[in-house]
Amino acid sequence: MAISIDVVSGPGNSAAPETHARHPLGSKARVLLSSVFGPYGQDDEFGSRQINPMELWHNQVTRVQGPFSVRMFHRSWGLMLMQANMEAPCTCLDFPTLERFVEELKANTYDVIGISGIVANFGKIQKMCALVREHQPQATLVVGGHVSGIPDLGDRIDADHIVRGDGVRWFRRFLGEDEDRPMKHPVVHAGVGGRVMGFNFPNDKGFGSATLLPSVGCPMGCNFCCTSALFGGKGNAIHFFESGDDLFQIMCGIEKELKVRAFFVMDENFLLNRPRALRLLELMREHDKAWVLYVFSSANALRQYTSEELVALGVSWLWIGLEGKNGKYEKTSGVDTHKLVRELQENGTRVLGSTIIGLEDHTPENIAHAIEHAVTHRTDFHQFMLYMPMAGTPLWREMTAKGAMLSASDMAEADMHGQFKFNYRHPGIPAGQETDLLMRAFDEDYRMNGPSVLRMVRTALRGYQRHRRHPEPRVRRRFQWEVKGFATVYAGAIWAAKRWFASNPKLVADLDELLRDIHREFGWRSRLVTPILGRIVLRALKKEQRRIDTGHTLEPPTFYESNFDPPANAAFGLRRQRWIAV
Ligand code: B12
Ligand code: SF4
Repeated sequence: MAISIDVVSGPGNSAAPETHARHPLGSKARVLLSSVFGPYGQDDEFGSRQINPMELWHNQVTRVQGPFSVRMFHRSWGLMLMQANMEAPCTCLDFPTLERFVEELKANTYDVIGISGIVANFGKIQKMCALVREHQPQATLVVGGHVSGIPDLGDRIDADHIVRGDGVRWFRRFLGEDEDRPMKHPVVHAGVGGRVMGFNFPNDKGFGSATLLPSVGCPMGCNFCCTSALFGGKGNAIHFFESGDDLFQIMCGIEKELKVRAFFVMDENFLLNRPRALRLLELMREHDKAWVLYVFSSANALRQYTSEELVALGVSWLWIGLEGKNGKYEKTSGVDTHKLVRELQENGTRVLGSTIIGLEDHTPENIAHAIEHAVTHRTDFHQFMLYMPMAGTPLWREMTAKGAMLSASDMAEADMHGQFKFNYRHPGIPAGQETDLLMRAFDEDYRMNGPSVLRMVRTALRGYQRHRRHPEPRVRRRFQWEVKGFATVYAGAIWAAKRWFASNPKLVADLDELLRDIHREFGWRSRLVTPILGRIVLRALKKEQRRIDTGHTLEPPTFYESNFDPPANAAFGLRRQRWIAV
């Protein structure tokens, strides 16, 4: 069968249903979904790279912060969403090893097998497709996710369908199910296996946050943005949950199941949809919800809100693209980003700023200035990424037309992750220098601003000090929750950090001021326990550093879940996925 490439970018904007293939068994087809296999953070022949672990923070945010780096995994939410939203019996393997994937192919027969990956995972996808053909030649093989952007993917892997865009709609259509029926939302903690400063995150119910998936894509359509490009580009996005009412209902369900109050809102530009956000706020007020939201937002979307609205909505953590000085992007145009970050932090919102290294006008001569611009924002976290034309984006089309892209032999897909080198010829930065320039940015941010986990303490404390007498009890409760543990564990961590950074007087002075502020706020009990806990933390930091020095890396566990009740004797510990329906 010829390979089909299906573009699914939302209602009224996708391959016409009648041209779309259907599986003869419809909803009776047995489906297996899988992420690419691990290990991820170790160099191997299939494209794993030590500098590209399956971690958000340690991969591209806190990567140079040693034992202070935040370590955590995130499930493959796209797979979970597709699994929850098909009627066909579906099993999902998340983070299998290669051996575990083969075991699954040998143990169970499937009619449809779907594999998800990004461009950097190309080698693994290729291998998995070959294995499916070897062990289950009867299965229809589907590949989706960002890897689908590779223009000649169809010639380089053996699959039946490549899906560009939303897999929920694609599967529903392929299985002959109602594409427009209401969505179910998976119940899942945002982080798995968290660890920082040598301590694992507590396993208590209620700790951490839950993932919330309102939409995918972003209508801003910045030229380099893969997420926007995959779901329709400029002017488009796909909303799984259109209204504030639906979202509220989902959040109540998740809150009940996981006992959490914090939500990691995985939506590239959640605040852009102001009516949805404000309706959510209205319902939070009506039902007295002291929820906490961790969101992604562009600067221009933020400007639609007053500080008071953001505080009331519980926006306590925010990921924002700062991109670069004099950036040409509509989303930051006319915005004083330094002022914006300061205002957010004064209200207790922890900010993750994202800066691009290698914009068109960057050169080795002016990069120091660009880095200084980024670092002086004093954000709580800072992501630095290389400016890379990824397949499918307008930037990629532009660079391809200019003949600036490197050939496959000069740049393996496995290295196209934004933390190593350019996949094109940069007009101002000689090839090979970008790796050092990127590292310089991370190092400078860490040297000037210190460990992100402690920067967050400073911001949350500021928010608490400003809003602890807020007229809404709901908001006061939220801020009280935000400073839980500051008097003890966090004070101890700052005490330890002061000693850890003894050779950096500026940082020691900052940490000292923060510790004094905590002691003023929380009194003698905090003063008493700080050095005791501090010594324990210092010991843990040293131990963690030793682990890092021996080259220890972290890998996520394998998850194996079904959307049906597994039989009592189910092999490999199959568990039922949970979801909330609207
Ligand atoms: C969470 C996340 C991660 C998690 C990984 C979680 C996981 N289990 O894989 C972490 C933080 C670890 C991570 C790491 C990396 N990531 Co990442 N990540 C994301 C992020 C922020 C969200 C993904 C998500 O859950 N979206 C919500 C779900 C619902 O959407 P979805 O996954 O796209 O799935 C939908 C469709 O794509 C499609 N679909 C997906 N799979 C399949 C499969 C089939 C069969 C079908 C039919 C359809 C289909 O249907 C789904 C429902 O609509 C995206 C950006 C974004 N906003 O999407 C970047 C993103 C996917 N990551 C990216 C990159 C580059 C990386 C890294 C290389 C790090 C880096 N330097 O940035 C590493 C690679 C790690 C590795 N070793 O593989 C790029 C991919 C670029 C590209 N074109 O390939 C993205 C787009 C960010 C960006 N804009 O650059 N990432
Ligand atoms: S604002 Fe952010 S998410 Fe939206 S298109 Fe631009 S880079 Fe992508």
